[in-house]
Amino acid sequence: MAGHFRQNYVSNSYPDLPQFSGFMKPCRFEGEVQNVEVHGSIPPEINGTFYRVMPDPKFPPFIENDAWFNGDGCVSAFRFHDGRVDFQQRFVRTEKFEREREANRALVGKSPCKYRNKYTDIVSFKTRTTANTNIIHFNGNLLACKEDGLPYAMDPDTLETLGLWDFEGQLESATFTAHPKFDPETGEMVCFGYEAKGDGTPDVNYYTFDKNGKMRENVWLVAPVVAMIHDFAVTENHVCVWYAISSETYKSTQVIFPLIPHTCSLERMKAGGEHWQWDPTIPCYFGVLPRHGPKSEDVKWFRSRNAFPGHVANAYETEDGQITIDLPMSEQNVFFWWPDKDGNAPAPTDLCSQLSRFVFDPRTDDMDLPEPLILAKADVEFPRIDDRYSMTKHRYCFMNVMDHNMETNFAAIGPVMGGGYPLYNALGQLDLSTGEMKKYFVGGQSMVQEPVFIPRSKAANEGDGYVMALVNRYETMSSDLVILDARRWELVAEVKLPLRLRAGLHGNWVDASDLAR
Ligand code: V55
Ligand code: FE
Repeated sequence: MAGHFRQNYVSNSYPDLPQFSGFMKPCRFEGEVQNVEVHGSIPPEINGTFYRVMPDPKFPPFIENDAWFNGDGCVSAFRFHDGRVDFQQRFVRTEKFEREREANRALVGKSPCKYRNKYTDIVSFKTRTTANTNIIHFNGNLLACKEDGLPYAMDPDTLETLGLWDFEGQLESATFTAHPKFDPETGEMVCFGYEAKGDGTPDVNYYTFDKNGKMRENVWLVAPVVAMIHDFAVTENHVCVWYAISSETYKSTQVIFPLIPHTCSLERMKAGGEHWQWDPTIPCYFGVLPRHGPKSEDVKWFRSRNAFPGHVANAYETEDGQITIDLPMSEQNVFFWWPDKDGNAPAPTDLCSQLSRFVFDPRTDDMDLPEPLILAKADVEFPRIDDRYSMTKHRYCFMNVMDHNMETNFAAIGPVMGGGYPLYNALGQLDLSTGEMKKYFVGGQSMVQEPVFIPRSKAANEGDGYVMALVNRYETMSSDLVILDARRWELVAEVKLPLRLRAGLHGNWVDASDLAR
């Protein structure tokens, strides 16, 4: 009765906030569009599927000023064959999704509900992950992932959800990163989970699967702080992890009583506080571990100046054993909606992430990393490479660029700032052998999402192929998938969806030969 009574008073509208308005209005759509309209022509060698995932809150959230990326995972597939493309989109059938569908309303959260804090929920879940961050193809399945839980497996052909995936019982960790790495030589998937023994635990689990899904490495580490580890890097011989945001006040480089911070953190969450709090006083740690056969005590926690590390482009080792890692770094807290303990956060318009290169020797006992080299003087994120060069030296990097010299009509795009979602007006191609950045401006009333690179053929040289990215068209409030020839850096085709797709996080190209089971 009470639930029924309350429902009459719950308004079914999204908050009047930038992250739920305009182009960011939740799409809430599932379906198919066969043979999507195309301008230009799709090169026939583009044969396979582009999968991407976006957070799309199926119901209006209870979280006041909810983060833009706290929506239900919704997977889009663009299937290319013979110069044509078919589109399909389905939500991941997470436990949260299914139970909220049943209830016909949001269940995560009561006011004031907090992100990634189960203690502020009105019901209890076995898992509350939204599977909204990345969609990867591994061993015949798609895995829809978010770093706070296990992935959900999906059928690549139908986007049907198969269920929560623990790798056939092999996984010990409570979490799976949204950014596993693939060894292009062996097909091995290199992974980790953090808060791997549950919320607030400093435990990090490093694990790998061979291409047939058999677990190989499986090592437990204890980190010096309990903090967000969103992405990581893998070289031929090493694995590196780093921290974005501290969730904890506990600090120690010698972990003696790891359960203390665990309790501390849970207390803050139980008191209805935030999972994440920016800590401007701690370094940005880079944990480095031998990739093959490590022991727990082999991890080294290198330190860099306090900063916000973004997504890794790639990492590799040079012959003298030095590690190179390329990633965008921001001086300030990119997740400004989770401020420091005093409530301080940067103005979103002041944020700038520059593609940076750390070069260091993993054998040294000096834990202070040298200052990184700035690879491009530009505000960038979502760097990608030709994945065949993952873990080895790469020459090209493709990314999203916000170029304030281009004629973007921000007034038409508004309300732009304050939502925290990615806003980039160009695709960039950086040639690291020359330092030259080529840009493709997506138009004065458009924003572009993360690119993927597609080699022209299996034997093509590095960077010879196509770059594909979704473009948000504000004039039509619809989405186009643009395809550039990477060599000429010119548009070859535009796939014109008859609908709007909200900002997504990550996606991947899967060649038809890899999709065939
Ligand atoms: C990110 C996204 C997440 C998350 C943590 O983009 C970090 C970074 C979509 O979820 O949980
Ligand atoms: Fe990410």
